[in-house]
Amino acid sequence: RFGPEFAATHPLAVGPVVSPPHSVDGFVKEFLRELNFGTGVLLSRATVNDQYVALARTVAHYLAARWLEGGRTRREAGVKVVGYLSAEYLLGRQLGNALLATGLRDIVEEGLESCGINLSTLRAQEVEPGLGNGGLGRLAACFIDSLATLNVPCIGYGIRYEYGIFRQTFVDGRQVEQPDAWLSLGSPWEFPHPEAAVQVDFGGTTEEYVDEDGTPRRRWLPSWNVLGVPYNYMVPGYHNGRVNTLRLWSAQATKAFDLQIFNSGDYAEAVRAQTFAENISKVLYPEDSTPQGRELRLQQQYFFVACSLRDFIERELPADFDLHDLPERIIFQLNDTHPVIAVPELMRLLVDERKMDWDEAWAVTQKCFAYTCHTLLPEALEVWPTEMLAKLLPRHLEIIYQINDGFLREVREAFPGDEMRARRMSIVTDYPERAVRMAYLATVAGAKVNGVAELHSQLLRDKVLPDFSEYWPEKFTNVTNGVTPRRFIRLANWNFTRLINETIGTGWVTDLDRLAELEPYAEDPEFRARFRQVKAANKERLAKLLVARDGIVLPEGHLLDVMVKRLHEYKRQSMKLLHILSTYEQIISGAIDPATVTPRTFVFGAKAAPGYKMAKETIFAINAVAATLAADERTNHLLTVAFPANYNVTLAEKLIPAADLSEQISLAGKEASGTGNMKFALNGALTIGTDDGANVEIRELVGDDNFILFGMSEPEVADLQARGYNPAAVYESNPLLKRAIDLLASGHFTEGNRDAMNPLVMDLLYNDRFLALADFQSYIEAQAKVDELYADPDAWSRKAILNVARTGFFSSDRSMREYLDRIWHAKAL
Ligand code: CR6
Repeated sequence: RFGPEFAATHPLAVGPVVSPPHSVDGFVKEFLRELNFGTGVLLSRATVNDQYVALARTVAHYLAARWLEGGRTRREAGVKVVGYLSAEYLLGRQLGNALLATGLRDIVEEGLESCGINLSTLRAQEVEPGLGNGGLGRLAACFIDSLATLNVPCIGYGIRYEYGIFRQTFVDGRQVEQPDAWLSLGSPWEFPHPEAAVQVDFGGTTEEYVDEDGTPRRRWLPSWNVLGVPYNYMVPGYHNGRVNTLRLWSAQATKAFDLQIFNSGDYAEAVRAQTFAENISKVLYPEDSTPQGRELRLQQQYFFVACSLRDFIERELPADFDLHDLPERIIFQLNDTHPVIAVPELMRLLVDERKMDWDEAWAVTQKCFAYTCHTLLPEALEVWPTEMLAKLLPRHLEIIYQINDGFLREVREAFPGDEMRARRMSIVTDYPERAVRMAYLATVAGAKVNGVAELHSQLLRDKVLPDFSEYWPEKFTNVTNGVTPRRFIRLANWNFTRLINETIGTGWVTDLDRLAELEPYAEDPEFRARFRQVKAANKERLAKLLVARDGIVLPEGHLLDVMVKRLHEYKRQSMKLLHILSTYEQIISGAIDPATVTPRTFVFGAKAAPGYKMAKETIFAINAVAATLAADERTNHLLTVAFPANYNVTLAEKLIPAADLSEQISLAGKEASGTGNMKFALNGALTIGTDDGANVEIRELVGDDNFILFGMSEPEVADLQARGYNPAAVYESNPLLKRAIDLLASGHFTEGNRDAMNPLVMDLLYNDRFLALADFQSYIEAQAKVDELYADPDAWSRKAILNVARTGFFSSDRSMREYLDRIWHAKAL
């Protein structure tokens, strides 16, 4: 129907799709058309939100032209696609990135100006989609940005949560969570496709039956279902014309309500089924690293992978495609264990629905998946009780058992008589309850398993999955995380971008190793002075924002010391607090001369999982210290603590470029990688950090002289824990530490109320699971070194510039190239 004849008479309808013109005039026409006919308002009556929505839709038109063409050429070429399966995408605001990708910024600014509209006012109107918790979700967003920029076909699959990560507020210094209604003012960046909804089944039973060929088979008889409605988002590459797709699924009831019950007057009951179904994509679980094993979470996981697999197989491949060749067309990357239920789902599709032979289906499945592990915390490795699986996904449980049987048969053959090993490696465990270890399932099914930094991958092999790495050494690999230079340098740090561009040109934006060309300029006093001007300007910009956003006043001329990341005991925000307390205590007790203190502002940004008690106590303590220090005339010109609420990507983009010092102080062996650490180094902050996660690689690259290392190494930690660790003894033996903790416990920060700090103080003294007291001395010595270095601005900026010049490695473009070469074996178009 859309053949050559049609094309001859309807060229516009067939394409290629034409973008609106890249001119001020063309843009203004398109914008006003969108405002009038898309939003349905006149410019004279348009609110800021109307204007923002119309602008976003207009910019989306420019991208859509490329997007539609790119999708067509990709399907026609029949190339291999990366299917990134992730329960989280922490995207950040879209407008700035879309303007950057299209090169429309100046045109839009001028065009809006001519309509009497200020671009930055509209930018501020955008609510970021917070569909992730922290590093893992942000990493997914960086990766899809890089794949688009590398011109690699990728579909990101995930969940369109109606409410993303909660909005954090403080009430009397304590965290109070508010729902994140990010969709409430409209969502101009998405393209919903209700007509392409996919059915997802749950519950019920399984049965044996005999098919037409007389073969006995098993099948699933589900008891309820929901619809998954796809919402497409565009993922633009940087100046290369490629636009990939992020497809997020929203759950909808198959039956909106029961009219009979409704008519009988029981309205709540009439919509009960709908509410139940739609709860599946209602809200993001707010736990970072330590998932809650609740049934709704398993529903979310199965929901989005079932939609995604079906979507790819039925809509992206030709109807007659032979699924034996599936590995030539897709590699599904499992972003942590959250999407691992996709493994038995693919087996079910192939074996039950497509009647493929089990062994053939397993061979296909093992080539279609690869698994990234993002943790070392045992409590973060997801485990699903078989009871829950039996109730929700009975056929999948059977398939998992069958996979496990086959796998253990292999293990017993390879290690005859070693029954303990077979038990250790079993995907299904019996203790403390019968449950499926999702990380094991992913390892058995995945073609490759990777950690996210060198140290992490090594510990993953040696400590988390040792039997598996012994059995399949070649399956294990490392890909160190990275971050996108587009968002985190080019967009977030325009002042620095301008300086870099003037010095080495613009090529670094897509080839971050070229930052190395800055290295000689570290020795140039004029460049260093300009670098300091950039920092000062960024601090000023931050100060303006914090006053308006939070009523926080940043003092001028302070060293800006920043610790932003989720609140977690292993990350040790409380150790940072002890350093502040110790400095403060030494000043007020007269132990040190205030004139010798380097004025510092300590910035925290951190959300605590709503159910994480100790994390919330730490937030309370930081806020209490911040308030007391602000009011203390003896010290407030020297020490300030700023804790803006609701740290998110938007705030990160302002904070990171302003920082002098980056705090990366997790207990060695606990932080899988960290990615904030990379963003700070690339924006010219020095790191004070432990030998943990990607800090190790940052230090190796920038050199010991340009990194402030402290604390125990991972083997030393393991050793201390084996010997037995007694935090109270450390407290007793270190007078500085003792005075800091005593001050915290004294009621000084809580109007005399000693009980208020008790939970935190008691935990530090008698538990201290992450050895904050053990590393305290080393930490404050390292901080003294920071003060000393900062006293020489020229020497400090030299080190900061070397940090930038030597960390180009941490571009997510490089991470993506490594995945492409070693894991995905997919290519650019
Ligand atoms: N919490 C790691 O803890 C890592 C990111 C991305 C984390 C963090 O060190 O940088 O993943 N892990 O790889 C999980 O979420 C399980 C994180 O963000």
